[in-house]
Amino acid sequence: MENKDIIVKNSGVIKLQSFDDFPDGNISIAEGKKSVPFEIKRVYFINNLFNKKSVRGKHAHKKLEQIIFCVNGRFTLDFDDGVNKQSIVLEDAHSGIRLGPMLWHEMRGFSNDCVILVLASDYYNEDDYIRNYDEFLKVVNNIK
Ligand code: T46
Repeated sequence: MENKDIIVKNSGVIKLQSFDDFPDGNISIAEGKKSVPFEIKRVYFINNLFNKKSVRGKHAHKKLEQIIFCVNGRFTLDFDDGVNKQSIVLEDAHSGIRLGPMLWHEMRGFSNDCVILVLASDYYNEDDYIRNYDEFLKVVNNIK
């Protein structure tokens, strides 16, 4: 996955430095304000994604910056800036996708072994979420 593959706004590919110690494992490093272009205030992970029909996300953030990684297995990320929409399969543990402000995003198609890791620029704040798609379109169109 390369930066040129991303057509939605406020996004991009973040590649972490990674060392392959095969057969003894890999190590990948994320550093705030270095490979990750913001100070990391929160880290969360999502696992036990056994429901094949599960769709997570379904929101946009007003201000939050995040980088989303699939550190094990795979899933499909659908994201949408209000004009452009695209879908990407995440399966490369050290390549993350920037989820900048005002990007509607959904995660689906999880493999049983999928583990999602997210680095976020701020603490959890429900007021930063837009969880209604029509409201998202209204806000994004007022910004333009
Ligand atoms: C995002 C995508 C990629 C907290 O209390 N603190 C937290 O830091 C987070 C992330 C969640 N929660 C609570 C809020 C809900 O009651 O955990 C519950 C599940 O959260 P949500 O339904 O928002 O989970 P996802 O997977 O739909 O979205 C999450 C993040 O919330 C969101 O910011 O961009 O992952």
